[in-house]
Amino acid sequence: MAHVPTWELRARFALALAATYGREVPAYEDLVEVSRAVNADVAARRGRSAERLGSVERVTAERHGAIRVGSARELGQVARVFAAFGMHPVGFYDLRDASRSSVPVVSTAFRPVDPEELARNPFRVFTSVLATDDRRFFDDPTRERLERFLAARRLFGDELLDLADAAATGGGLDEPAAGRLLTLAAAAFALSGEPVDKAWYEHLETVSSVAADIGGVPSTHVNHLTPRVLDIDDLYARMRARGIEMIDEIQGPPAWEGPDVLLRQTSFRALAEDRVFRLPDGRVERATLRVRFGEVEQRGIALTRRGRDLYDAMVAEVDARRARPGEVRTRVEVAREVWRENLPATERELLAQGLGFATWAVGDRAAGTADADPGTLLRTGVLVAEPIVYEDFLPRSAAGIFQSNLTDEGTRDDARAGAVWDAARLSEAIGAPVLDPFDLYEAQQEESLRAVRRELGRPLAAG
Ligand code: OOG
Ligand code: NI
Repeated sequence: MAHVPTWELRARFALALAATYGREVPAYEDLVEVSRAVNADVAARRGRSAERLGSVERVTAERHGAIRVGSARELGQVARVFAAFGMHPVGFYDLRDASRSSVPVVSTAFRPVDPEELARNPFRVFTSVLATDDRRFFDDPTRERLERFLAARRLFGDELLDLADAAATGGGLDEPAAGRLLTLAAAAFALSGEPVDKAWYEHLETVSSVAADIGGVPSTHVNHLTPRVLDIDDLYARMRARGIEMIDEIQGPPAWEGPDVLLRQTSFRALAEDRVFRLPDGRVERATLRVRFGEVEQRGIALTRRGRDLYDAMVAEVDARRARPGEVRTRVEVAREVWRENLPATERELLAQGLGFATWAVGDRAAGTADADPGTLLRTGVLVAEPIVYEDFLPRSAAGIFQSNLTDEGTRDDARAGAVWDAARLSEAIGAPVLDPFDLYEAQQEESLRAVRRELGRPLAAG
């Protein structure tokens, strides 16, 4: 019997979700088509340099999904499903405070962590859980009813969870069990046709449409599936030219002539979808909901802790400049100015200054003395460095993506005490540690530097 290894299960899982989601949200297929065209054009225009942050094949096949669950129990179960596909929780994102409006969730991303696994298939899923215990959003009666509702539903059946555990333990699964796992896993994230309790849904909507989307319906579903492009500005323009209404701007770093860092994302509102509602008198009616959307992203270089501190300071500086009286420029225009003033204009300088992560190798030994720190050796050409692509998310962009797609602001009472959620509490709910993305990039970089030291036969000076 054919054994299907973890990476292949993951690749097939991504395809199965795309097939389901594409049937449900036809605009997704348009987005994928435009993304492919953009990537092919960039590859033709820029050749090998287009592949600096991933091969065109990887980038064109690359997707991230987003799902939302209601409780620690559901999060623990979905983590077992993702573990079957070699996807582990990385990063803690608190979107409650990153948003002005009511987004009562905390999140992590399930993704491969090994560079080799990422190269084979980097599928990742941004996963949010509702903070039902946060009194700024939920009063006691709502919280009690919400928790009862969530405790009574079952998102993932025993057969799925057992197969998932077997796949995680066995590093894959034999056919036909592998096929069965994929069918059940994709079905668990399909939109359900089961009627939605209208009064309950609408009550939750007064708190937050995100809360209604999670706790007002009997199952979970893929909220969006995001392709990766090599030129998001081009993608944005082409989608607009097709008459698709995009959100006002591209989130994250601005377009500029220097190196791309971290993550740029943009989205469009999906069309209203038909759903079935049950009314208080028991009758059933059809109505529409707009909760899902299309999103696209461009990935840049992973920043070191120091690089990230600089990034956060630049973002704060953009806010400060925009708050000045008489300032009329857009966020992106101001950001470009701040980027030019603060960020090295070349990839090599970004890496040499230790702001971005890279894998290092020996370049031209004769190019200079070998007695220096890696940054100096990179500048002289003794060492070369390949940037490491950012595999994670940005809380502010994520909050912006949530917000730009809300039907209304919802309500929150900041006078009440919020609930404490952190990576440790999320790890406990998941039953596995939420990994720190910086540690993962650093381990990869360190391994390459160890090899460089071995090859040069001596330690490198401190950077
Ligand atoms: C997740 C929103 C965040 C991203 O790419 O930052 C996100 C959601 O809407 O459930 O997907
Ligand atoms: Ni997303």
